[in-house]
Amino acid sequence: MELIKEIFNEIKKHEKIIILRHKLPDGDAYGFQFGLKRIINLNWPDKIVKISGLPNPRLDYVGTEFDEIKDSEFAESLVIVGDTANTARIDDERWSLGKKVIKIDHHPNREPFGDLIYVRDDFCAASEILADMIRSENLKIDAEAAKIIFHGIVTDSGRFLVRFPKPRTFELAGWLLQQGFNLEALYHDLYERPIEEVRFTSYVYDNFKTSPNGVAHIYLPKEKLKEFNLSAFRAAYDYSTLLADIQNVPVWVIFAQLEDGTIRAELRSSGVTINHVAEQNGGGGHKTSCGIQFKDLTMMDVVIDQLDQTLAKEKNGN
Ligand SMILES: [Mn+2]
Repeated sequence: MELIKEIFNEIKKHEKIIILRHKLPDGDAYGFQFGLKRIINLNWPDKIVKISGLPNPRLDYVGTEFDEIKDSEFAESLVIVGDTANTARIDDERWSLGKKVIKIDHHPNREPFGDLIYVRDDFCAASEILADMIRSENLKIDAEAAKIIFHGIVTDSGRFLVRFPKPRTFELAGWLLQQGFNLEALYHDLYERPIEEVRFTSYVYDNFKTSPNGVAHIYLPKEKLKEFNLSAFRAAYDYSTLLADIQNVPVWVIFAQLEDGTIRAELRSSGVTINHVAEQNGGGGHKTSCGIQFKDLTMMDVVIDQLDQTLAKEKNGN
């Protein structure tokens, strides 16, 4: 595809490249950032590739080394932003200082930014887009790069369960696996969890509530999260699947309170479109998987109510 060639041409043309991704990085953000860095290093070893953003210690097994980047370096660099739908979420506000900026993403392209934009919302993960780009251009890849990118796909697709993986997704995953990384070891890193988190699971199951039309929801204040030694982000985001697959509960939300009192809401559905509720309240995301952040506790009822109304309309066939 032309656009893919154009992106790699830009990479070839630039001596310095900076790779960025969204705040509060997940497996996919890491997969894109560390994966692309390694691929560029393998294929064009004389290029200087840097990555920045706040680390997520939970993902230390994927990569730990981030670079200190001076402001002046941006002006000389090609900046590639992956897995990030809008500029406010980019985890380095200096992105716009880049000599040239490329956006590569799989979220709906609500806020197009950059000089080159490659958005494919039919892909499960930005890491899947990356795998496809590498394979279609026949680039060099090794087991470590394959592992990092595979991890991005497997986490963002909820272990190939959500966001509708395509035959292509499995093909790419198979191709990555062929590169020879140890899948068993990777899954061990991915699945092993502290005992507090097992207790947390039990707490969520015991305490969630449901609205009349089937919105499951739970609020986790910061004191509660401390008991389980969990960050708000991890509780709301990584554990969003806890309330999935409940009969007659097509929509679910986890509200988790950050240290500063802000509430992080992660909204999920098994099919009904819900991202309008996130957008109406200052958030955003995918049709069936989106998030909001707000300070006002009463907003929780507003969000639950709007989601409940969405389900009511759905039932009445509107
Ligand atoms: Mn993603």
